[in-house]
Amino acid sequence: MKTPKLLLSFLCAGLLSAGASLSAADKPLSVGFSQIGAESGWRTANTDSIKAEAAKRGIDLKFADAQQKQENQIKALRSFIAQGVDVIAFSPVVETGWEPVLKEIKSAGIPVVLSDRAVKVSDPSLFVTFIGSDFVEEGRRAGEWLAKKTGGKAVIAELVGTPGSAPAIDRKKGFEEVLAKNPGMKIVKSQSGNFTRAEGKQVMEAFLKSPDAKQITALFAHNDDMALGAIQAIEEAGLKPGKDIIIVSIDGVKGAFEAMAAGKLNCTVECNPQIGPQLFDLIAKVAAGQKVPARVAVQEGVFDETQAAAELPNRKY
Ligand code: GYE
Repeated sequence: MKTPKLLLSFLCAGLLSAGASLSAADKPLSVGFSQIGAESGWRTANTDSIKAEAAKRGIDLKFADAQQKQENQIKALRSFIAQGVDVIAFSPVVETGWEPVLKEIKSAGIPVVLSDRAVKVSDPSLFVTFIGSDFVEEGRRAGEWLAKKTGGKAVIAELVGTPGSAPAIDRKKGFEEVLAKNPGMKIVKSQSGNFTRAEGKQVMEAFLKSPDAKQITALFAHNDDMALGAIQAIEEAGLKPGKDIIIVSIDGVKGAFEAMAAGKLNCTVECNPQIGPQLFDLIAKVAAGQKVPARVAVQEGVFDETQAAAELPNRKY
């Protein structure tokens, strides 16, 4: 018996659509991720979290390390467009200068997810969502801790993060909000150590060599790596870090907990780098065309030296 024509076309359509959905489901999601670099313990932990989560989910991850240079990030983003990835995610080294490349990505129809750091753009449709910490709040927490510890009296040296980066701008802002309420606290030195241990050490050495170095009673470092570098500089200058100079920094990496347990660092404000799971939840939703919030926060706390020994075994980064 002849198969009726209509039934045949139904069968074919069924087979075709089954085939199409099979191959779509088989093809792993491809994601281009442009990372800033490997400047700090925080960044290394962040990269590990992103790579591990992508591997766990079977994502085809194209990962590029920009060695802290915006031009390298822009090149990587363009190569992701050329490769036709499904979603582009990146952690922008600085806040400005992204509009042209973001427009190119938008014209290519690829959604963008910002990870860790924000950008300043006039058109909010240039990215879908941003997952990251509240850096202003972290700066406030560091300032509030220091105000409490010193009774609101401190002559402060500040090691600033990468110039123009969201965490450097926002952490300074939050910290200075607290200073504005505490007239006995003032910043007398402030310079960038680019979020690295080596530059944190160099800049602290220069601070300590200046004629008015003796008045410094506290150090605010925008990240732990710079604080750890500064601790070395302080020791080499014959002073006791954590005692002669009270030190507060941000991130909460293992090295900071070790330094606190040794009495050389006084406080670290947590900034959680393990955003891989939350990031890929977002990416999966964005790829599936689902609605996501424009801003997703990462959870974190504040730890001081009295908690260091108990918390140390729990630290994964
Ligand atoms: O605090 C610092 C890193 O953007 C939150 O970048 C991140 C910062 C982090 O180099 O250690």
